Amino acid sequence: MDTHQRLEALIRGERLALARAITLVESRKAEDRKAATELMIGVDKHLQSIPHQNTGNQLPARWTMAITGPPGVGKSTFIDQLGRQLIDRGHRVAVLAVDPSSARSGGSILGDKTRMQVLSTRDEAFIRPSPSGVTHGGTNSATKEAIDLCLAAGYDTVLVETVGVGQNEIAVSDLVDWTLLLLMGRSGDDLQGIKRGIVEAADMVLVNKADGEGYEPALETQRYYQSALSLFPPHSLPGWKVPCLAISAVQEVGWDSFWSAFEELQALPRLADWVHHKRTDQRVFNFYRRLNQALLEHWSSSHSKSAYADLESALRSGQLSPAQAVSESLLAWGFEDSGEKGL
Ligand SMILES: Nc1nc2c(ncn2[C@@H]2O[C@H](COP(=O)(O)OP(=O)(O)OP(=O)(O)O)[C@@H](O)[C@H]2O)c(=O)[nH]1
Ligand SMILES: [Mg+2]
Repeated sequence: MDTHQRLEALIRGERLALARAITLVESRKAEDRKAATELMIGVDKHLQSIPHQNTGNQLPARWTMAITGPPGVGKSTFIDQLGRQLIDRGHRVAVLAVDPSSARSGGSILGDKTRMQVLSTRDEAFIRPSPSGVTHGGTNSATKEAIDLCLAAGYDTVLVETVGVGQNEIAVSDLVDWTLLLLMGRSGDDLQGIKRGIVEAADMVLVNKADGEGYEPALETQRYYQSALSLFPPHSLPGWKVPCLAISAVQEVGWDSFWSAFEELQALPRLADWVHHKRTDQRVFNFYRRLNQALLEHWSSSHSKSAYADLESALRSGQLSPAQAVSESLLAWGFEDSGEKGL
């Protein structure tokens, strides 16, 4: 299949074409890289050609959202419920589960599909667990490409599930329009090991499992975060105050407030502008990210492992400083040594 056929099938919304395209962009094989690049050029052209319909008080025609939070907090269950409600509101929903813990549990595909039991049976939904190649950021190097492929295939809402535990987790918010942080109720006011940066990167915070015995602890945690959030710097979208709501992914608790918050968001006069700027910045960010990746790949394919080993042992023994090692690497690469600062 050539690029043109791949792109046509993708844009027609063929599920198999989408699944294969994601596999292609995730592939590390040299021959696939070329085909993937060609495909992504076509996908970008296609996405750029779709007019922005975000006039008036509504979310943009296409909306991408990260659902992030500690392991076991209920992300998949929440997405199952949210996805169902989005479909009922006329959306087509793609879910990318970039989830290291599903890799840990072994049967990631089954694992996450069973937790998204309802969604996985709906024609309007596409679910893609992708446990392989997960970087420390919880996203894998092809997450952005996979998001764009889903959009090109006609899914107007793309939800990315990722575990938010490390500092690098902030990275996922650079790939999407909106970041939703899911927490759960705990007695006491500990931060659940959540770093401040992760909370700062959230556009909305939900305290899940606000049902049964979890109800009171959820409210307590909600109050705690509400007051913590009020001390944060203002959100970059004028008029938006990051809400913290208690919710249950399995019961009818908190969903009215959740949808009201979205209505409030949609009514903000600067929303369309804000999204536009964010996406424009992300295009530039994505260029640097890909360039970094390409340079590293190029470096490791064109240099033997032993060259690395030599550099590493020289670093370990103190013979070379990290700055010297960078200079030597650049020289070996054919760049003039302009000093580390030059790059
Ligand atoms: N009581 C209650 N249980 C919930 C709720 N949401 C999820 N659970 C349960 O919590 C457990 C973990 O839910 P998941 O949806 O798999 O959580 P997750 O955050 O996706 O987990 P990982 O992907 O492993 O990080 C499951 O047993 C769910 O049934 C909720 O709102 N209330
Ligand atoms: Mg999950």
